[in-house]
Amino acid sequence: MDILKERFKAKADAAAAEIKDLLKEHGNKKVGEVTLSQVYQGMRGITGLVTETSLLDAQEGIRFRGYSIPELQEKLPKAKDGSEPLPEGLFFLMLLGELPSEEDTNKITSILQRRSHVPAHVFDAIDALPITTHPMTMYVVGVMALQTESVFAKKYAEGLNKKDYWDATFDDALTLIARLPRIAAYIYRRKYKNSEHIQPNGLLDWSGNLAHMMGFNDERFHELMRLYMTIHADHEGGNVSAHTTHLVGSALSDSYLSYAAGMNGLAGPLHGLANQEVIKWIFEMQAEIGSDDPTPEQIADYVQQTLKSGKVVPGYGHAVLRKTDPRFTAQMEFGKKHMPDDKLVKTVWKIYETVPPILQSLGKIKNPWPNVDAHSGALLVHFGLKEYEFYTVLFAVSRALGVLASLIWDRALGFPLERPKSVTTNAVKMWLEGKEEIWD
Ligand code: CMX
Repeated sequence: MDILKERFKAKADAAAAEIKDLLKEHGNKKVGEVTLSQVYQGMRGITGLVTETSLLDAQEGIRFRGYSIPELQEKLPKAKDGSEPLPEGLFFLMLLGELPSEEDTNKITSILQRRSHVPAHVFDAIDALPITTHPMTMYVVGVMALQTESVFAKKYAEGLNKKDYWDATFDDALTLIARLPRIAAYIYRRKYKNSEHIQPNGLLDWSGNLAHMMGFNDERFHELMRLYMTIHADHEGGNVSAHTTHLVGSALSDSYLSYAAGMNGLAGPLHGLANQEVIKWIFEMQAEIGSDDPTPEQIADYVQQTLKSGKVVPGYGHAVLRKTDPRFTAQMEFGKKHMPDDKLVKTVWKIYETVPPILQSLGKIKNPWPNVDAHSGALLVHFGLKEYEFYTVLFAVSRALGVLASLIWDRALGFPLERPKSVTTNAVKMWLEGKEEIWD
């Protein structure tokens, strides 16, 4: 861990010096203009954040430190006999900005293994909730209960020098990431498997262990988890879960508080919860049609029915992307390789052919193409993971890698409290009438 910290610190010091110079020379440069529509409509397209770990291109999709998903699949170290990337390697890449060797990746795996013990009171807190509680609520409660372990909170209370914020955040982030698979698997076994829990296996990688503790021993499922944990890890800084983690973190809330806040955002149906909504929607369609193999015409009718009842088609559309999400494509490739004849997976592909032209014909949807959530559930169902309310927990475990790597960077670069300006509609009206200047 100390070597990893030293390597990080050297990078962070160099980056901080570079940013200081950059701001000294160019700090007054204008980066764009903001329209009134943007102010009212979710701040779309306003560049107002720096997130080092990944960058989203509307046409190409996500790049992690410059690498696309297919490139990561090729270049990141794999598990023994595996062909999907180990997410530990992606974490290293996001944290240090350089591709990890096999040794670097194994080092992260062993750090996470050593820190993975979850204190009993976390399970007690989860057990105190009714069994009917949504798994995401259980998950966030588990993370909040784990906050008792925050090194940052403890050291801050004792009087921590600003220069050392990053160090305590580094410790918290790695401990939290290490413990999330155990918390997630505990929730799964508690809610769906009669509380018959499975102990971690100290020889497995981070995602393999998650699969194992959930009770899935098919090596293809372990591979799916590695791919899943890699592609869901980060999507630059403005999405709800990343932005919330960053925002709450800017108040110097520790990694546990900041991450839990972000995951409450991920639990919204327009964000991460869409993965459960997709499968729920497909199951409801199958029930209504009376077939598990709907025709394109039946799918088209069902889509129209969904739209007529004022609902969104889950898994389609995106606030930034304007093409098929490469995270969807990566999962489609996985499906073609491992389960090309699965009826549900094939239904997802039929939906992919049917939905975009319908959404496009409405004329108002900026992106009619599928996002990551349109595909993930069908692959999970194939392996018997049918309890779709659990899906967003898997997304949350993965998202920890990106948002916590970013939080460490936020601390190392000394990013300040985030505090944009807001206005009232009355003030806007006064401004439009030339009576008040509100933008200064
Ligand atoms: N089905 C029906 N209507 C849709 C739609 C969809 N899949 N996607 C967008 N629209 C609608 C919007 O609701 C909006 O309607 P109104 O003008 O009547 O309010 C209009 O089209 C314009 O929206 P947009 O600018 O294209 O999209 P936004 O940036 O506002 O929203 C998103 C993006 C993802 C919230 C939206 O596409 C959506 O609701 N999709 C379905 C939910 C989903 O899959 N979310 C997961 C996203 C990925 C993730 O974060 O995990």
